[in-house]
Amino acid sequence: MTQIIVHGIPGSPYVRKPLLVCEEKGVSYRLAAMTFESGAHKQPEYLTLHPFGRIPAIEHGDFKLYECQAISRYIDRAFDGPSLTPADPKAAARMDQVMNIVDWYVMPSISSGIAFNRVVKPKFGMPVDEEAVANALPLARTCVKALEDILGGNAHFAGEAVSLADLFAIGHLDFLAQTPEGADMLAGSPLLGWLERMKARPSVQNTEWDRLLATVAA
Ligand SMILES: N[C@@H](CCC(=O)N[C@@H](CS)C(=O)NCC(=O)O)C(=O)O
Repeated sequence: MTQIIVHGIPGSPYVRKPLLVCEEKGVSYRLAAMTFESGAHKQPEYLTLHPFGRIPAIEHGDFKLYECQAISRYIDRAFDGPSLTPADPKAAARMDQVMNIVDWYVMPSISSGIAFNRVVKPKFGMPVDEEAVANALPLARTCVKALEDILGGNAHFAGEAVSLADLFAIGHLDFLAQTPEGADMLAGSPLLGWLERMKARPSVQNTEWDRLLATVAA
């Protein structure tokens, strides 16, 4: 099986998505790691893989692809292993809805506003932008409520089985739970049970930031 090469920076919740999908499908992959400090994802060589200078981008043989929704669906469709898309059209629509909520609302509030300032910046000795954190709170609260409503009494967002929706959300909500604002927002939330279930999965454990850094350094 041709290995999938994932270009990205360890710690990014977006880079984590294709890694999680490969882990769940049992697909062989390698993280071609860049560092945040190097700015390599804005350099001409990387821009041939991703003209917008975002991470991740993947290579599968001579097939190159960027954008996590496209990448995740490609890996799910192209390989054997458990399907990460529900067969039922309504459940599949729920999965798609969560993936879009993550891209459009979770990323700018929970990730860029709260987690980037509270979790990522301190690791790099960068100053925290308290105003950005405060400004992100209303949309972040709406995200938490919307995801709670979609989860309902199910084990996962698109029903009982794990789907791409859960793999899209975990990196972002994992970070949120590590922040004081997130602990407050998630107190008593059914999302905590979902987080616990997700964090028990080998795919989630194998793609934790520290684990990826250790793997890349080895
Ligand atoms: N729509 C893109 C978003 C990817 C994205 O925003 N990645 C962030 C990392 S979490 C990034 O590249 N940040 C670096 C930058 O914006 O310069 C996707 O789904 O792949």
